[in-house]
Amino acid sequence: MRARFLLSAAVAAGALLVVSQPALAAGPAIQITKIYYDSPGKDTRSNGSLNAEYVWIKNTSKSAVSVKGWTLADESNHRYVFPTLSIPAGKTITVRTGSGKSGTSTRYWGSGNYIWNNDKDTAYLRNASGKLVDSCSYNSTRADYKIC
Ligand SMILES: [Ca+2]
Ligand SMILES: [Ca+2]
Repeated sequence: MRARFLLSAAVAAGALLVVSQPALAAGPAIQITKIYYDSPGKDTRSNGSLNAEYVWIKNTSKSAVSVKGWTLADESNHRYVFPTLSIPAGKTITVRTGSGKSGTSTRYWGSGNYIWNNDKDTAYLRNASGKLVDSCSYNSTRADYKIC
């Protein structure tokens, strides 16, 4: 009986936690807003072509958010790990596939091959604890990019 009571108490506590959460706003504060997955022209794997493949990540909140240790990954688990970086309120950063000099608004994955498949794939954005923050899927060879 005691175990049963504890279980009930736990369930009740869980219910309270759910109730006490604020109403869900329009998605997460940090969002994947675009994936340009089929680099224009022939996919030659030149650095320019690799860098024409990119993902936009936007901070839709009213305060800066640190993305240190966050990861951006595809379905094959190719991963980009964010260094110490803060996305200012309302700003978008671009993560390009190839190599380059990363700054506050453009990050370079440093990959020698394409990350985002031309037919279908999913971008997963996870925080430093590995918790999924946002994801965006696409499944079309007719388009070159996806607005998420
Ligand atoms: Ca192409
Ligand atoms: Ca992929």
